[in-house]
Amino acid sequence: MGTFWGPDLEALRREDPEIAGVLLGELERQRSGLHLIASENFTSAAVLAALGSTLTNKYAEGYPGQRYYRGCAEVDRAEKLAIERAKALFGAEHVNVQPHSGASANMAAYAALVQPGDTVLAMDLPHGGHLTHGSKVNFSGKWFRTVGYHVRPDTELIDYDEVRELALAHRPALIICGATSYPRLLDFPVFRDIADEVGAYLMVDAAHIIGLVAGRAVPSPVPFADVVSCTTHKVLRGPRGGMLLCREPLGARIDKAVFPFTQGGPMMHAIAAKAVALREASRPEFQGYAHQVVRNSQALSAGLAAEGMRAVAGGTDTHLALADLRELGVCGRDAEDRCEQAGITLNKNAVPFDPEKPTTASGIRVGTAAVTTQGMGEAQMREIAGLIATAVRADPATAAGASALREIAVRAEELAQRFPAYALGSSYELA
Ligand code: DSN
Repeated sequence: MGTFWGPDLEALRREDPEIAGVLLGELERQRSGLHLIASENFTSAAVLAALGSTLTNKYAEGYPGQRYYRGCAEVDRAEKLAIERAKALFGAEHVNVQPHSGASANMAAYAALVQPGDTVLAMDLPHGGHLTHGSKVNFSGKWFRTVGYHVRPDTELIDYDEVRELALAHRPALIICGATSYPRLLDFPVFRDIADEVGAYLMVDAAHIIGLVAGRAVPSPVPFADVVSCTTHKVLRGPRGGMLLCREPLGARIDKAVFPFTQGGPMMHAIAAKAVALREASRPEFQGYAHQVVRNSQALSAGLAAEGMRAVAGGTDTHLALADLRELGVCGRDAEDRCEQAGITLNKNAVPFDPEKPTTASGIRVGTAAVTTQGMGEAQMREIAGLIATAVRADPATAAGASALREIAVRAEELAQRFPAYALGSSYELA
């Protein structure tokens, strides 16, 4: 990776040493540990440069060529580039790059496709869905009648027979496919058939996989979905943000649903950074990266399974894997705590049909987008699986456990520093 973009740090240090300290502390944290949160990655220096730019100063409500304010010539160029690059990369007929996040993109997609009170069929949260797919604590579960589908108990793969039965029984206006903790490929043609059978729109929430789609490492949902929603900061390696891709007849509805219905002024610095990331993702090297992400996640999942942490759904086809810890007698929450003490960041996660409550959980979720950006390969994944296994078994309440966790933290830092996340310029020395 390139040198971390530097000039403004000096200005920040002079003006606000406390926040400068936060930036440096976070940079140090990102450089010194192993980061396996499946939705995180390290952006390039170019993406960071676009984000930390004067484009944040510009109001540009509306769309290129049709803004509510003057002075938008430059930001129009940025937004047009982002749109054209996304269209070319994903073969999409229409793209909206303004959603502030994946949840905002999903809210706009609902607004474009359905009316409050309509029925929506989506994956149940404990089986891998997302809050915006019908959770009662989210707008989606409050304003829509949501029905959840599940994975099969025997294979832990989506039960497509159940999806069809529920669709026929409830006649949803919208079917959502896409997940936050489902490690296998989604069968987009089957979802399309079911949606057509009941006259529903099909939306694919591709937040997790869109970077793998860009890198041609998994099949694309674009030819099958009416709308694809996604984030730009996961495997895609762009800034934090969202994006919507759709078929042309829905383009105007999607645009109106984003602005003015659910959002105001777009974040032009983030849109410019999305354009940069989309350009980076269209290079052949990105395909090599995306395929390596998947090989790494398969190696990590197999390594964890060899240590007694069963691979949910029998393994993974994507950037993430779910491991069931019940055989080790350690819950996901304790595993997450112990790994954090050992310099490894990952998250607890419910496994399908989990008897534990979500705050305890029986599993962990790991993802390989960030470590692969650092240049790690399968050999390092096997090493990391060993570190996780030792950490999960180490009870910090005992002297031996606490000492084991300290030892792993040293090894995790050594490994991270062999593959630095960001090369540092001289101004980035910690004060
Ligand atoms: N929070 C994201 C994830 O970690 O999967 C999804 O919103």
